[in-house]
Parts: sequence; C-alpha cells; structure tokens
Amino acid sequence: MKKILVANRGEIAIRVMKTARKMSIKTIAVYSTADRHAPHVKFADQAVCIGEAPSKESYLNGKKIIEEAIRLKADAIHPGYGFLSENAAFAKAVTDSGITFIGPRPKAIEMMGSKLAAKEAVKKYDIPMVPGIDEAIADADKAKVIAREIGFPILIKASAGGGGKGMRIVEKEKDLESQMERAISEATSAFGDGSVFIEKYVSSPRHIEIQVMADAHGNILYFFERECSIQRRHQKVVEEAPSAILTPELRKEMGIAATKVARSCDYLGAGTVEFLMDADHNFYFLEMNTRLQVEHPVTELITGVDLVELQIRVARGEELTLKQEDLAIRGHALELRVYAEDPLNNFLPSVGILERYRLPSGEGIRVDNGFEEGMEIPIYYDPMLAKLCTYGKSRQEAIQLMIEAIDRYEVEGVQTTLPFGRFVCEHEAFRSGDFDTHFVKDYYAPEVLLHKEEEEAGIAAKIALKQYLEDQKLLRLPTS
Ligand code: MV4
Repeated sequence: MKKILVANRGEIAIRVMKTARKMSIKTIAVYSTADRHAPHVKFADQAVCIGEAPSKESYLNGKKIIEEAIRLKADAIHPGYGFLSENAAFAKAVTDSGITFIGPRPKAIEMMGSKLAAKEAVKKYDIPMVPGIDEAIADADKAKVIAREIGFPILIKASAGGGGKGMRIVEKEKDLESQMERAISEATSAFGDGSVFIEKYVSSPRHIEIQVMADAHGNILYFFERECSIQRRHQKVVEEAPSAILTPELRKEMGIAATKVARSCDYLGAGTVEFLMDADHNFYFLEMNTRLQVEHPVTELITGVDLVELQIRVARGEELTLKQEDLAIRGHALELRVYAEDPLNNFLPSVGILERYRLPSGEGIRVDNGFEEGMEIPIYYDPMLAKLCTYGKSRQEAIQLMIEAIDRYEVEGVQTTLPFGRFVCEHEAFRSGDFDTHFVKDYYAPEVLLHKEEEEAGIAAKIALKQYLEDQKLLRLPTS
C-alpha cells in the first residue's frame, strides 16, 4: 500500500494522513470548492477537487471519488467518519474497482446498519439485550400485547435509525397506537424503510461503548470502553476513557460481548459496540458503529495504540500482532468536542471567520484540529472545529488539565462550546462520576454560563480597581 486517498475533510482527514505519513504511505486529499484552502488539503501530498460545496456534490459523491482514486493510482481509500464511511454500496464499489477499502466488508456495514438485522445476527452469541422484540411490527394490537408483557414505558425504534433518530417513548397504552403510526410514517419518509420495533425503555442509562479491532485471520481485540453519556440531543460533547464506573470484571465481560458482536457479522477493521448501562450496572447491546469514531483518541491515549495504523495494517491483510493480554489501561483521557456553536443561544451554529485561533499545547494535551486562524467556517458541513483531549494519571488530573487547556484555547470571531466544556468539567455530578445521559438536560441552562461570565467580569473589575488604587498610592508616594 503506497498511496491512500482520504475521502473526508477537516480534523479526521488530517488525523488519518498523519498516520499514513508515519507509515511512509503517500496521501491524497479530496476537497469541495468551499474547502479549496482548507488545512487538510495543504497537509496532503496530493489534492483533488471533487465538486461543489454541498456534500451531495462532493464528499458524498462516491462515484467521483473512486474515479479520482483510480486516476491518481491510490491503492486504498480511508473514509473517515460520517459521509461515506457507513455506506455499504460505496465500500463495495471501492473494492470492485480494485482499491482497498480501509474499513469493514460491505456485508457487515449493511447488517449493522439495520438494527433488526443486527439483533438477529447477535442472537446466537448470548449478548445481553434490552427486553423487547427483534422483528418489525406494524400491528398495534400485537404491539399492545408485547408492551404489556415488557411493561411501560416502552420505546419504539426505527430499524434503519440509529444515533437516536426515529425513537419514540410511549408511557401509556392509550398512546401506543398513535405513536406507532407516527413512528412508521416518520421512518418511511426519513429512511425509506418503515420497519419499527419495540424495546423496554431504560430510563436513565449511561452510554458506554467498546472499541474493537478485527483482522482477516479471525483475531478480534477489544480496547476497553469509552463513556459517552455527556451528550446533547444525541450529539456527544464530552467523552472519556475509561468509564468512572466499570469494574475490571464488568469491563472484561463487556469487552468479550463486544468481540462476539464483531464476530457475529464477520467484522474487519475498527468498530465500536454501543451498550446502554442501567442504574444497577446491567448492560445491554444497542448497536454497532462500523467506522472509526470521532472519539477514538481517548482510547488511543489510554492504550498507547494508533488505531488508524491498525486499521491500515488489517486492511493490508496483516495479522494483529497484539494479544488481548498485552492491552492495558494506563491513565485517564478526556475529549471535548469544540464546535462553532453558541452555548448561550441553543447551540446554534456560530458562523463567521476565526479572527484569532490558537491551540493549547503541552504535556498531556492532544488537539485533533482541522482549522486555522483567518479561515471562514463553511456552513455546509458539521461545525466541529477540533477535539481537545487531555490525558493524566488520574481522572481528576485529566479534568484539571482540561480546564486549563480550555482557558488556553484562544478563539475569537465565533462562539464555541469551550465554555460549555468548562461547565461540564467543573460540575459536581461530572466530577463525582455520578451522571447519566440526561446530564445536559438536567443541569445545563445558558444562565449558568452567563452567571459565570458576570462573576468573572466582577472579579476582573475588582482586580483592576485594586491595581488602580495601588498604582495611585505609588504615584502619590514621592509627594507624601
Ligand atoms: C435506548 C434508550 C433507552 N432504552 N433504548 C439513543 C441513541 C441510540 N443509539 C439508542 N438510544 C437510546 N436507546 C432503550 N431501550 C435510550 C437511548 C438514548 C441514548 C442512548 C445513548 C446516548 C444518549 C442517549 C440519549 C437519549 C436516549
């Protein structure tokens, strides 16, 4: 493998190219007309424009990307996350054109893309699942019988959904029929597949996911967990590894369950198995994400492995040389997603130019960044600027370092989620480790940031006044 085309943009394109370079593999960037001067374009050995700004005309145009890969003699394509990364047809088209797809086989992408197919696949493997049904249901009377059995509240989920899309909570039987009708019609229009199923609603879960890596020789490793419960409307904001609540026994049990999920779909490459954990620390398989995830750096920080390097190696057909016993957790890592969004204004995208943009650096700080000072933030794509990660010997150390790094991260011109990250790190529920997926909803309101700003402004004013008075004293000294 001499040359990789990275079919993505922003921080993840750069992240992938860094490892390729380390492995002496040449890189090709693709870009839209909006990204002509973007850092990922400058970073690559070669770059090619693939279309207009809207994703559909560029980063989602698989045919064009494959054409360019062939023309520029790429040996492999890395899809990053989002865009075409979980598109089975794209993975197949890449492979059919004689290029290596750095990711799982099309079949596994397809199976895990359907929640019902995923349940079906893992059934034989004795993986804990939320009480519910594993086939599509459209008959409200049948649904009532099942709901009564598992008990309200229940959740209606779309098979083709995922990441929270197309879910409906039903508290009472009288709402079941109308909610099912809505869920089916919504799923039909959103995914072109109206299949829905029912699960018991786990009311205050934690979201814990396991990183796995599989080679083509039957070896599957787990790289422990990431705690992703700090999210807002299914958008993760702060992630960490390890989770503050897992015991070594539970960690091993979940790790083994995750490798079984990977085995059930003949997995290859990097993947993530998502679990829900209830208040009694029971865990349940939710879904598998068949890509390298945004939050993979926290896993790299605590295990010392380069997940992109392993992805490339297994894609080349190499056998994993690491053994499960070689893997251990060292220290604690946090990641804050730095979005150009305004936490004071309902997290609306904050558009504009990065008038000032300086990253913190130093021991225990890693920033996976895709932007630079002077750049305008394109409105066409996800507004994530960077991932600010910290690493410390203990959780407390990583949190303290995160607060310091947030303070040293300089952004002017747009609003970001940095102050929100500070709020999370300073919150007692987060610091104690006692939180669930409702953290943001339960504790966050814009006023808490405003209050903080006022408080800080007040302190700043007092310091200035004190300094002024002292200066006055000094000035007066000679005459007194
Ligand atoms: C659930 C659940 C409670 N009970 N399933 C949301 C994303 C998708 N992967 C599944 N999700 C959930 N499924 C049952 N049976 C609660 C959620 C959920 C959630 C899960 C993980 C992280 C954040 C979440 C926020 C709201 C709901």
